[in-house]
Amino acid sequence: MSSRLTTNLIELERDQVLSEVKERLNQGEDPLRIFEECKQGMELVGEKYKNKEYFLAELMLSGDLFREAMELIEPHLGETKIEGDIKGKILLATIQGDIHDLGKNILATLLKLEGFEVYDLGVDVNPDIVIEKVKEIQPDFLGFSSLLTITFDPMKEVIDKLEKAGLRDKLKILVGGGITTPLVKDYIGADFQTIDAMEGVQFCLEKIKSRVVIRTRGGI
Ligand code: B12
Repeated sequence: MSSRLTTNLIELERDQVLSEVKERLNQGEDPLRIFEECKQGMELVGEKYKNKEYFLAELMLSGDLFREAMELIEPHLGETKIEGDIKGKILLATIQGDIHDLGKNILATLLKLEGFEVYDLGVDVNPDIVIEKVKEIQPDFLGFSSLLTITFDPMKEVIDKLEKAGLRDKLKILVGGGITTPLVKDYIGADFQTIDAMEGVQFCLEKIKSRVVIRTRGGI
């Protein structure tokens, strides 16, 4: 069953959504739980859009409302995290043809809070720009956020080109976003797939940790 917050988000009840978020944050509730309820609302808005109960206008309004809710939630996320040294570099992008960025922005925030250096190329990014930036920044991770099926081929194109340029093995590639599945990961040639930003952060932390252990054992 949906929570009141989820239902109000689906109904696009802006005032109720924002006042409940503020109230629950003030009461000290876990910001990630509040975020999950908002995210569930967005998934259900997507269902309504698919079923033609909602149109583009509702999709846009829900996006704006989610963003406003996240603006309230984000400052509280930091309180639950530990500050530390830079753990690694990650390059993020939503590839050409796709302008969805709400999930990518959340991932970027969570990664920064964990001490990663985040380079966010934004949305609708040309595949060649991603390759140029990989060469320039030399990140440990490349993360694609994907909400449209039309992005699968351009993401695959980037990974194929990285392979040809001999750059693929130097980085771990993640793909996430509501429409992605393990099959998408295999199709494009990524290393990891999720529809949960926290799992993505966890993956990066584990990979960085195992790299540090290998270096230590190797005496580097
Ligand atoms: C909001 C929304 C919009 C907003 C986007 C606003 C914005 N600034 O992002 C607007 C109105 C602009 C929009 C436009 C369109 N949309 Co839209 N949209 C949505 C909706 C309702 C919610 C998406 C969202 O933000 N969810 C909340 C976030 C937090 O979830 P998330 O992105 O999945 O992210 C989480 C995880 O997946 C993860 N994550 C995300 N990225 C990454 C990356 C990595 C590396 C990792 C580790 C994790 C990770 O972290 C997040 C937190 O856990 C979805 C429905 C859905 N079920 O997803 C449709 C949906 C994605 N849209 C859809 C469509 C069709 C469109 C349009 C084509 C509609 C049109 N006719 O114009 C356009 C496309 C425009 C374009 N060229 O991109 C379809 C896509 C169908 C498909 N199979 O391709 C969906 C699925 C709706 C549907 N059911 O039909 N949309």
